[in-house]
Amino acid sequence: MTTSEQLFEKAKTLIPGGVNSPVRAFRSVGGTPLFIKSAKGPYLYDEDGRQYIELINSWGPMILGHAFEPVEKAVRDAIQHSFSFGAPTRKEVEMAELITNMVPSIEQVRMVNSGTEATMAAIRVARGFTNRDKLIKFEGCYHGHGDSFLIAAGSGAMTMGIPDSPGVTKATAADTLTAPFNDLAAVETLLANNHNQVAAIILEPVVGNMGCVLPEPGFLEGVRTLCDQHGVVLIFDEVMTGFRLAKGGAQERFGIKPDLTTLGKIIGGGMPVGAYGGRADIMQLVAPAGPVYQAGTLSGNPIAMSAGLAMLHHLNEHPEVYTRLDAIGEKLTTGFKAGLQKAGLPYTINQLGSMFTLFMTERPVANFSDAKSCDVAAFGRYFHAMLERGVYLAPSQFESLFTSIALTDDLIDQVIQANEESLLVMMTGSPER
Ligand code: HOZ
Repeated sequence: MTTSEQLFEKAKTLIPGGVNSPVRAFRSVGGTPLFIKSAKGPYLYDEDGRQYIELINSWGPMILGHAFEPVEKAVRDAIQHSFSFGAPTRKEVEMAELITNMVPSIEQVRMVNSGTEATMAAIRVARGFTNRDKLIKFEGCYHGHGDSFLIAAGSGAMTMGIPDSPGVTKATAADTLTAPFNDLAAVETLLANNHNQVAAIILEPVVGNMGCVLPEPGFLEGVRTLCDQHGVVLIFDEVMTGFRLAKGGAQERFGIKPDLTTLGKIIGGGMPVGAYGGRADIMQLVAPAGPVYQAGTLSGNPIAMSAGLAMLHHLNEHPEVYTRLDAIGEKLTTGFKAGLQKAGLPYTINQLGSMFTLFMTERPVANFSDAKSCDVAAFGRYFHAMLERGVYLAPSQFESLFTSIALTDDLIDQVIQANEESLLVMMTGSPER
């Protein structure tokens, strides 16, 4: 038995499903999750001493690679001054200033502890602002595990086959309306049928949680226009895309200004952080400036702020990071496409910058039902073949992959080679695990 196997056996007796977040359990790909001991640059190391090239990067935040020196140093410096005060700090002001400079649609921002907290608070303030109850979300988009979002949810909920979670009250579910991603006509119909009742439309401008799905030309613009016409607050969930697709996130890349933006793990450089922010007239409703309540002892935690500030300062001062991230994404997916062609597989690859997914389906993937047409058993075989070759992918077909700038051209070539071999193994139908 490997050390990971031993740890997993014990974990299952102590933690539901043996993990603290469902996708990690490897349920949809089979086998035993790897228990990770450490990571540096482009590599992960498991408890059995094996090294893997990283294509998850903590689901996004490790844009600069693991344990990036300036971030590590900032954390080391910060811990000498204690770990939490539950009182305001200079670093929170610096963080707010940096975020509002890098993402111009954010005029005011409130720090929280995770993307889930950020989205929950963002819809509350949107409801407070509009005096309306309903919310439109898109099938397959995932906005954390707040009750309102566990309707047609992506990510782990989609992977586990539970997009509509038990435990969400009928009343909450009734306030959440859903539309297929990229379907503007469906949004228009929902708005017409729920006249003056919709507080907010929330979406991932580039979806990472049903695999990587891109907005079709005109879709984001159309949603923006509909929100303006109907007095609806537009919320971009940039937990995965913020500071990754561009300095100013997907909204900079597509030139669309949302009313509110939610941010997550990336702004903590991997530490547990989230934030929501946007138009000052909306954010001024948040307590104590206004009556919409939201609070937290660990919000703006000094260690998390220090890590996040070090990473965001680096991104702000080094625009070449984004050129490199785009080049890495292009090179990898060009190599993956060549591998598919060689294997005679007409599968689909979606990519934007450093986010991409190889979907095991012949269909173009533009929404939840396209993504669901994937051959998940084939993905499981492919996943394990890649792992055998030292490449660590997201253990689900329905997640985006994320690269870091630590991925050198040599490593990219290794990943491309592993992909080619793994596609062949996948086709033989025998899992290597
Ligand atoms: N739901 C997360 C990605 N979309 C996975 C979180 C984790 O397992 O860490």
